[in-house]
Amino acid sequence: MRIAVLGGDGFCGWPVALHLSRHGHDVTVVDSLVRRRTDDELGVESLTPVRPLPERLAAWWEVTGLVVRHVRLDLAREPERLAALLAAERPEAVVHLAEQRAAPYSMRDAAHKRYTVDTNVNATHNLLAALVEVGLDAHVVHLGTMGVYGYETAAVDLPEGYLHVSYPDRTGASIERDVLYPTRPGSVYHLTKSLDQLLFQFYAQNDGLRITDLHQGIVWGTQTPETRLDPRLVNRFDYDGDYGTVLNRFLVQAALGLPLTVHGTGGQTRAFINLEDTVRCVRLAVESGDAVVGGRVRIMNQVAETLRVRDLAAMLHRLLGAEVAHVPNPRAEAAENELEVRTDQLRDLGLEPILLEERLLEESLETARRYAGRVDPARVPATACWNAERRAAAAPAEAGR
Ligand code: USQ
Repeated sequence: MRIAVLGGDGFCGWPVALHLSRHGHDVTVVDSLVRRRTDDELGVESLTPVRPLPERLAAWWEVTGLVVRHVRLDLAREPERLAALLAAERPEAVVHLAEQRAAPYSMRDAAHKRYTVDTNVNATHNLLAALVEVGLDAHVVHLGTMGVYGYETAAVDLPEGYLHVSYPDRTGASIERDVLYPTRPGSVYHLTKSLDQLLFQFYAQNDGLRITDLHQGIVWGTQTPETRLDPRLVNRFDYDGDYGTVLNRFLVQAALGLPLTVHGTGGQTRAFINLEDTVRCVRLAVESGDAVVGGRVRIMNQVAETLRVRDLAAMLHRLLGAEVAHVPNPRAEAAENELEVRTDQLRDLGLEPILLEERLLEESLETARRYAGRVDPARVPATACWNAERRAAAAPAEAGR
């Protein structure tokens, strides 16, 4: 299949591009390389030494004999070039990961909120509008997030995108409908993924676009069988307070002998998935595109298991003797929540997820230890704060400075 991977230089995008290529697909990476510039802005580097994209692609060809092309393009800001590219290449599937993906980064200040909304909403909308303009029936597979559901405890196993509701009409007869599950985003980043859902619903209904939205949990792990083939193919590994996700941050902290920064009580329950399963799920979604029809977006929960943050920390304490520090939570989120998630669709397609207990020490920790010398400890603390109580408490001190 001809596949365009939008955002194919990023943490999930790069291993997705290689995995699809290795499975016989003809892959073009479309990426503005902005993630590398964001590192410069934040004064941080991936824990792993990530090579420039041309070198990565040359190494892929050298090692496998497979060609992956790159088109440098900013989806959110170059809609005409995007439409021209789609018209020329006519991909059969478009994997869309070209969005600003960090919640803390999106909450740093008003400029970062605007940047995240401008980038994410325009990228998605420009893609959908271009597909209609070009008249291209490409299956769109979007990497969304579990965070659109929010983290309120609900006494249900979270359904896959839709809530079945029934309510009485004027005569008292029952109306049955599937509606998008009500969103409750916890950051501007998660808000943009909620807005994406409405864009998808509109274009599926109005223009018959075929769309799969993957509601993915927090990714852990760094490498996949493809990125392990050569050191030049290594994937990025973020540990900083903006882009580092919780378990990868804890692993780096453990490797450096730093205390694990558990936010608040650590009672937050979240959904997790290993990176190897991420790439497999995206391929399963792409390859099952014939089952997706216009009119209704296929939404699948891309999750292996749910775990509580403090249990993750306790596991690392048990296995590695890591010290646990409960720090004031910089985020506005429920201190404790329950979370159970339905994942029937990807399991029916063949997903047999890797669980944390099985694999934790093998790869991620080894990566964290091997590159521990590259860590800048000053970049480990989370600095973006959107917890109203903490901001109010900090305000007098800041004003006095
Ligand atoms: N947390 C800590 N200590 C830390 C970092 C995080 O206790 O040092 C806590 C947070 O307060 C939060 C939980 O761990 O309760 C998860 O935080 P995270 O940074 O690992 O994940 P999140 O901000 O939700 O975002 C990440 C990805 C995002 C993806 C999302 C999936 O950056 O792209 O969409 O995971 S989900 O969380 O399911 O929405």
